[in-house]
Amino acid sequence: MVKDVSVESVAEAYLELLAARGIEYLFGNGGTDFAPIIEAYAKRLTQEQVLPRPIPVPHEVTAVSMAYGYTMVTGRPQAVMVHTTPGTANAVSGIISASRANIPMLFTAGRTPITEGDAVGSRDIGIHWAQEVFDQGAMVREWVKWDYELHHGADLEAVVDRALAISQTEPAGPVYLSLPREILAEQMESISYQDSPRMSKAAETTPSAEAIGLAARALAKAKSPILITRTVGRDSTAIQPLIELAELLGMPVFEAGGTYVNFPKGHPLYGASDVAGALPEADVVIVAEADVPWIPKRSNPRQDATVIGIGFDPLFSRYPVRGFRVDINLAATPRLTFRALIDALKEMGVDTAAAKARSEKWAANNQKRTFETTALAESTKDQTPISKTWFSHCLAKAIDEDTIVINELGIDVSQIEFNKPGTYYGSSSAGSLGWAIGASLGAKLADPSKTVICCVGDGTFIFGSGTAGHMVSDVQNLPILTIVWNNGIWNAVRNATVTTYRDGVAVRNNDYAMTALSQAFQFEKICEAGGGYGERVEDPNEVPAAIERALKVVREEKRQALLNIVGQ
Ligand SMILES: Cc1ncc(C[n+]2csc(CCOP(=O)(O)OP(=O)(O)O)c2C)c(N)n1
Repeated sequence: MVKDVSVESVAEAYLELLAARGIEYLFGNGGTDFAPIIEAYAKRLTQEQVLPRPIPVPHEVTAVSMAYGYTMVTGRPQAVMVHTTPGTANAVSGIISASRANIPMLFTAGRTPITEGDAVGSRDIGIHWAQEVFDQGAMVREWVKWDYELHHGADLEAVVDRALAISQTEPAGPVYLSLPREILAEQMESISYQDSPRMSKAAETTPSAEAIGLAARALAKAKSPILITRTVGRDSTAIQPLIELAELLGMPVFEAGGTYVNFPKGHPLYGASDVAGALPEADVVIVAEADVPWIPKRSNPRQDATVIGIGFDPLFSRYPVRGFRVDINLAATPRLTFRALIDALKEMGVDTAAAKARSEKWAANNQKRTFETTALAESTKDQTPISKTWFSHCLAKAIDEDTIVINELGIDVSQIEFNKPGTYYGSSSAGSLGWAIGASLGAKLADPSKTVICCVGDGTFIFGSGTAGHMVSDVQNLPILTIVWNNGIWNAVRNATVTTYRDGVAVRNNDYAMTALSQAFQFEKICEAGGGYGERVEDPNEVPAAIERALKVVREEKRQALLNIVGQ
């Protein structure tokens, strides 16, 4: 059915269309290019047309990360708009993360006015000459699936529908649309559009029966199959078939830097994160949505092992260099691939006694590891500065299944047994720091009934613009708990120096230039500046009570809170 809506400008028609296409939020960080959008919003609000809801976010990385966080919880893509070239430049760090994490997003920017004449919206201040570039999309083209500039209001529907369909087609990712000010400001009397999008994302796919048969035969014969994943839990409906496949084969599931709940950690077949020990034994290795399944410098699969790739793109085609073997490439929807493998294996029959024996062996391993993990935490409980292991152990005791933990260098995840899908999210494999604060606010916006805990390193807190985050939390009424792991250093940078130059001068002199932060810094005051509760914690014995106090503020007073944990 065609809808015909009267409007005054292309900007207004654009907002109308975004709302019609299910975009709930426009996360914005504006500039002079926003004038037509702001005017259109003002008009829409007088008409009580509230969507897409405008959320002002005063840093671009935080804005992009909020959209990311909202989508990672709901699966629904959102829109972001930043200011021409400087805004795009600031946002790119967040887009790098979203791109490698396959998060669909309509990432947009104004474009400096193109014309010097008298048109509405044309150039009228100095930056309109200096901010202009030959190719604005080039700034972000490496990281988006598609980019385009809106040339005319008549194209709006085709452009928006195409952008959203491409963005959501797997492997999903952000797309970029630039919006020149004169075009947005152009007069338009009405917009006619189909009430459903004129194109849709690609349908889900299953590998061919031959390819499934080949992989299933290898698995049925395997004496020691293992599976490695990083992000298969991005589709939470893939987890159940993965559990069934693992149980059918007695196959452990390892995580290589897991960024979702990919497999319940309490399951006896959970293999944790160190695959190096199991790899040399394995005769079939499934790599399911894991970009870096092992570190070749450390360990590799056997020469005679079969490596099966499961995922939307097991070759990770957007990575320039990636030499990991893929003997059987099952490029398709992982959930459907797991189901097809289960069906094929059941039909050809598996050695259930061998599978049971393997399950028992891995369950015993798992029990031993769980015991050691707890013992390690207990052994560090009196350490000052506070041990990350101990802190994370305490945090594990304080959270429930209605809590979402979001981590970017803030906690030791091995200490927390995440079982329920959607209770844990880690940062993108791209490692472009500054994601967690915005992602946590986006997650809270997506599901206000959840307690959201944002765990960040002190360096990461600064990259993510803690100031912007606490302000948005306050203004938008999104109370989250932020844990700042205050070790006073960029430890990752220090560690890289130690690993690269074990016998070097930096190690010998304990002198690591350009890695120091300040452990005296009062991060809690930034949260207080946003009306929140802040506490500095130095005593390891105070940790459980401090976590309880902060959670009480977030859950009962519905105020944001920050714990500045002075740790090592
Ligand atoms: C935007 C960006 N800049 C720089 C880096 C390089 N880098 C990786 S880890 C790290 C230190 C992060 O510090 P912190 O959050 O305190 O964690 P820690 O290393 O102490 O565990 C830096 C600077 C990066 N990944 N992303």
